[in-house]
Amino acid sequence: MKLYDCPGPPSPRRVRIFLAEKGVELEKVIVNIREGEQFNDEFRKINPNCTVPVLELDDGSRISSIDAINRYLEEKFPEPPLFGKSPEERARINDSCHYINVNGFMAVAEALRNSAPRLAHRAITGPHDIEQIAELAERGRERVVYFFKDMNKQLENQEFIVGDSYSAADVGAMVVVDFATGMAKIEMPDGLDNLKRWHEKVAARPSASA
Ligand SMILES: N[C@@H](CCC(=O)N[C@@H](CS)C(=O)NCC(=O)O)C(=O)O
Repeated sequence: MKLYDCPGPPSPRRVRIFLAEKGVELEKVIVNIREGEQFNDEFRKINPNCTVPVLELDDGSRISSIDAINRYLEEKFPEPPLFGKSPEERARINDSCHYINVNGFMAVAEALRNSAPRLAHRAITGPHDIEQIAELAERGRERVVYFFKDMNKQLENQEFIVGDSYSAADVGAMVVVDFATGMAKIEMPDGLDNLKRWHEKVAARPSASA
C-alpha cells in the first residue's frame, strides 16, 4: 500500500491520524498541492479529481475519499477499532462522520475557498476552475459557528463525539476544528466549554501531531 500525502491540508491529516492511532506506517509519496503538483499529468493519472490523499492498494487500484480510505484501513488493521465494535456503534460513528463532513468540513471549505486570494478560481477542488462567491464565504463562516455549537451540545453528556470511546468521528471533528480555527481563521465562540474540553483531550493524543 502507498499513500499519496501532503503535510498541512486537513484531508490527508485525517488519514495520517487514523494510521497513527493504528500504529501503521505506510510508504508515502508527497504531492505538494501548494506548488500545484496535483495538476501534473503524472498525478492526474493517479487521481483525475486532483486531490490528496490517495491510497494505492496492493492490487494497484486507488481510492481517494477519506471515509473510504479509513474504512478500508479499519478492515485491514482492525485494532484498535475506530469505527466501533458492533453494527450499532458503527452505524452511529458513520452517521456522525457524514454529519462532520457535510456540516463541518464542507462549511469550512465553503468559507475558505470562496475568500482566500490564493484560491481565486479554485472555489471547489478538482480539475475544473470554479469562481469564488463572497456570499458563500460568509455563509460558510456562519455554518461553521453552528457546527461548533452543535458539537458542543453533543459533547454535553459524553466524553467523545460518539459515546465513551475515541473513534473516527473524533478524528474528523478535531481536524475540522483545527482547519476552521487555523487555516480559515474562524474563532471558536466563547462559552463552548464541552467542545474546548474535548478538543484539549483529543489534541493531546500523540496521533494529533501526525
Ligand atoms: N476526496 C476527499 C477530499 C480531498 C480534498 O479535498 N483534498 C484537498 C486537501 S484538504 C486537496 O487535495 N485540494 C487540492 C486543491 O486545493 O486543489 C474527501 O473524501 O473528502
